[in-house]
Amino acid sequence: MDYVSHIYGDNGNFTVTLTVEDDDGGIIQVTTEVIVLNVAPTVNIEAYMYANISLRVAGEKWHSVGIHLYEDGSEISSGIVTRYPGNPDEQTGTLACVMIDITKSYTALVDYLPNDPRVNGNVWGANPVWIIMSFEDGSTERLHHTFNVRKSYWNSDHWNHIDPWEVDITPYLGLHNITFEAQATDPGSDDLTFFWDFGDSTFSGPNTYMNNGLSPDPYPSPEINPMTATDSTTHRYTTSGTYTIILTVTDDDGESTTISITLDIVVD
Ligand SMILES: [Ca+2]
Ligand SMILES: [Ca+2]
Ligand SMILES: [Ca+2]
Repeated sequence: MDYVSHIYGDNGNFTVTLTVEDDDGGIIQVTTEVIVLNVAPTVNIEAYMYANISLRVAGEKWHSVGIHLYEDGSEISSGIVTRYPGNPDEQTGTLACVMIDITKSYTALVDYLPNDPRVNGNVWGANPVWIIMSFEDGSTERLHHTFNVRKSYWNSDHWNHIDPWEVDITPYLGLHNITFEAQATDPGSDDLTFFWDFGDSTFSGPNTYMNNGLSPDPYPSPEINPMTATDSTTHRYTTSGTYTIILTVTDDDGESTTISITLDIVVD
């Protein structure tokens, strides 16, 4: 008995010939047909953006303001700003380079901590605060709220019951540049072509990634070279709506995989 194994570099119909020769010079040959089927690539999509989320605090000195950022209800980042004498622009606290997964929802909770009152004797007073979101495309969104501590709160020691400012920031994200990134993997030696339909009558592609980095894959491919390719593109929606993003990845042997994600672009 004898066993051998062989891995084909690509799909195709292959003839396998077995030659058996005995030590007296007798030879027999047996042939058989091997059919290797093409396999479609597997694909996943991410849709995201990066933003700097800053908290700017003006008004009454020595009061502190905290920001907590939630993604689908789970806190992912937080910071605190204390109002010192001087320009509020120079006292801004920033949650830098927050990765926003545009398929999720984001909430900011800003809590007010006028907890150092006796230094200047003024727990009461107002603190205007801003959430300033800066995006990779250079655009910004500003949200505003004013915390106001009245003397009566102080006298009754109730200042710490001032409601936090909770704001759904998701509606301020959707109309900025979104990065769509997809990774496709194919077990065969295949070139992979990406084509995006953003659901608003705009498209990206076809973008082809060659298996050998240079030239189209021959059929059948002589090498065994499983393929992974990443395609990244940016898109910006101009109006709110529900968009279905369809990505089709096709290999050079005609199999394709289509996946889609749905985005609710809500705008305040
Ligand atoms: Ca193939
Ligand atoms: Ca394939
Ligand atoms: Ca191929």
